[in-house]
Amino acid sequence: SWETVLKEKAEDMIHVLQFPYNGEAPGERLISKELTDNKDHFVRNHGGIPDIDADAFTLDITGAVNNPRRFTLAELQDEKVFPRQTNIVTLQCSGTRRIEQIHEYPGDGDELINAPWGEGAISTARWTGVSLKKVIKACGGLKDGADNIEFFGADTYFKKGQVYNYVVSVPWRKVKVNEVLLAWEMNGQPLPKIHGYPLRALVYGYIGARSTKWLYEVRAITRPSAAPVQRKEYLYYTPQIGKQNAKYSNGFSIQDMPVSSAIISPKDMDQIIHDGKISLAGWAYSGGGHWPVRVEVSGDGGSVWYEVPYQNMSTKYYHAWRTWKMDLPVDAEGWLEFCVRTWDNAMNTQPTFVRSAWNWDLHVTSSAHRVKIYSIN
Ligand code: MTE
Ligand code: MO
Repeated sequence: SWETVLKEKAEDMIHVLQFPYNGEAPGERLISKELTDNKDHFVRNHGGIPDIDADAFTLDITGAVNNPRRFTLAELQDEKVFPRQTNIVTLQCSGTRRIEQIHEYPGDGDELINAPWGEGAISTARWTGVSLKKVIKACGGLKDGADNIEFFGADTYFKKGQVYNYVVSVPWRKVKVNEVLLAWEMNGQPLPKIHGYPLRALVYGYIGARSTKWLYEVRAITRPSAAPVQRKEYLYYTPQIGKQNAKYSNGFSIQDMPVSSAIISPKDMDQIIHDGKISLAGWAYSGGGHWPVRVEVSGDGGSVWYEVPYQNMSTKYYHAWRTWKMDLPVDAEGWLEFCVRTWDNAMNTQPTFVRSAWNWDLHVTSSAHRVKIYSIN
């Protein structure tokens, strides 16, 4: 509810949607630290914010495991049974930078839940919990044929007149490499209510949508979840698909996030008085187990690129973004288009233009990020 937003989030949060609550922190503060303060971490909700009593809380492990079991929070937190795992992980919503796609062509805009995000639906925290793999092992492991894990969130939301729980799934191979955490701590604090208190899933390098908050059940299944969030949302369509011909079957389900980046300062339409150099700053990220190795910026819309000095990039963590800054040499006066692109360790880089990867559901805006500035030298 709104009181939780006011209590747990920064006062100057940009409220992208009020209900369901979606918010991002002002960009300059977001990139001022490698680790985002809890109050500045973006929030993406599909419905309400459940009120869960941690003492009465239980997590059920069900479905195709050999010994289905119920755990209390204290049992999951018992270090004699389960080793704790802490990782610095970036969570990114596939809606990040959606506003650029909306400006290119409006897409599935009648869906209120497609929030018009800027560059801030991405944040980084130090998360602590237990690897889901260990919990499933404690349940005797998977039965033959089980290869997906379904998550149930306690919140409810409405879509097209129906009420749903938040349910999604991830493939077992992601769990097997200890990249799915059942987390109860965020930057050394108990999870804030708005981020899934008392327990959430955290799926490293995947689209944020799989990181189920207010988790109360984990079920081993033999194919991806049939629930609407898994089957009908987070689909990537080709540019020929629109309102008349969009069918869930002609989109593919997004899991790994691609390499992407953003210029946070200067801001679009800034006028800058300078003496031959303009300071740029932003973030760079790659999902799917990759990380940014080089950031490049351009002062002329992408003809000539300059490398951001490596020492101007923040620490490399395998599952996190890197913030960066750069003094770009600029002689020209007048309107200029600045842009940024990142290369990851697998030599992937970003599409050139928003229209290079526009899609009806307006997901994953990962093209080179552009801002227009007015230069006075
Ligand atoms: N889990 C539940 N139960 N309900 C939700 O609406 N939203 C998902 C995911 N987990 C969601 C959820 C989406 S789309 C994203 S991007 C992340 O949570 C955002 O996590 P955050 O709000 O902690 O930043
Ligand atoms: Mo999301």
